[in-house]
Amino acid sequence: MSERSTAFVKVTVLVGSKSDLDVAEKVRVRLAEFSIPCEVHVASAHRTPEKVDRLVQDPETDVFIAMAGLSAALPGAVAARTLKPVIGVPLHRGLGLDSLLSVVQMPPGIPVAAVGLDAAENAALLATEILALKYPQCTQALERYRAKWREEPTSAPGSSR
Ligand code: RP5
Repeated sequence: MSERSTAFVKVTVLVGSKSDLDVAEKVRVRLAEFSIPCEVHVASAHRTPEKVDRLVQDPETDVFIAMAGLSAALPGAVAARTLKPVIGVPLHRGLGLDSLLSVVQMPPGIPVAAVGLDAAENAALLATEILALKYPQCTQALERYRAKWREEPTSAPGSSR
């Protein structure tokens, strides 16, 4: 397995609106605790599709996390433009069910790995699990996290969504 430092890894988080940045920040903090670099960008599938196009072309990104509320087209729009893994986080901004179904119900051929509503913690953990296939440091970070979580689920780092 590669011994490359996680400094070479990058997770890029796209959010549909500035109003979504609070959830993205939880992802960034969790990844920072694992020493995984993370960039966060506001880019809407509807309002700024050209920006989405540009960000998705970033050759340094290993995993994308895309989050949006309401009709939540962003995770699917990102997935349609890349062969890299895309984790979709539906945000509870309207009914909840609206964004959840938009992210989960992707048509065959363009998968999005959907987590639960506002589930920043699971999105960060899933991204780390994907990276762990290549970077042993990520496996070690996950092992430490899981051991702590087993001991004390309610006080594990980032045990909230
Ligand atoms: C979605 O619409 C965004 O992801 C956000 O969650 C929601 C509301 O956006 P704003 O009106 O706050 O920009 O596209």
